[in-house]
Amino acid sequence: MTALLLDRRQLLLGGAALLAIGGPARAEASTVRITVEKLAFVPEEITVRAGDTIEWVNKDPFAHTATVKGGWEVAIPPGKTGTRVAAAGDDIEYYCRFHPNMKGRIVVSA
Ligand SMILES: [Cu+2]
Repeated sequence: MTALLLDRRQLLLGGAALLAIGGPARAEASTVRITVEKLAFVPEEITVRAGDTIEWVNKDPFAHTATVKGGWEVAIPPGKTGTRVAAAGDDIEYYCRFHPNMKGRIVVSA
């Protein structure tokens, strides 16, 4: 009888742990991917959380950058990727240094 009670308790605890993993609170940072193709950032706007990795995948045969005026810059070589870990202050617009018409926006959600 005592053993049965213990088993039930363990089941409940196990269920709570599963809920914690699948629940709305995200335990791990994720990677948000932007395709850079035909002189455009796709999608143009992304939403991330601080700590997420932003990854630009360059499918063009020439170099691009993700550049913030007066701020940071990520090089995105042809056929390669550039990454940045999103910071709380990254709620911002960026452009490409070589093709200033290329624009993107990062929204940082709480
Ligand atoms: Cu460019």
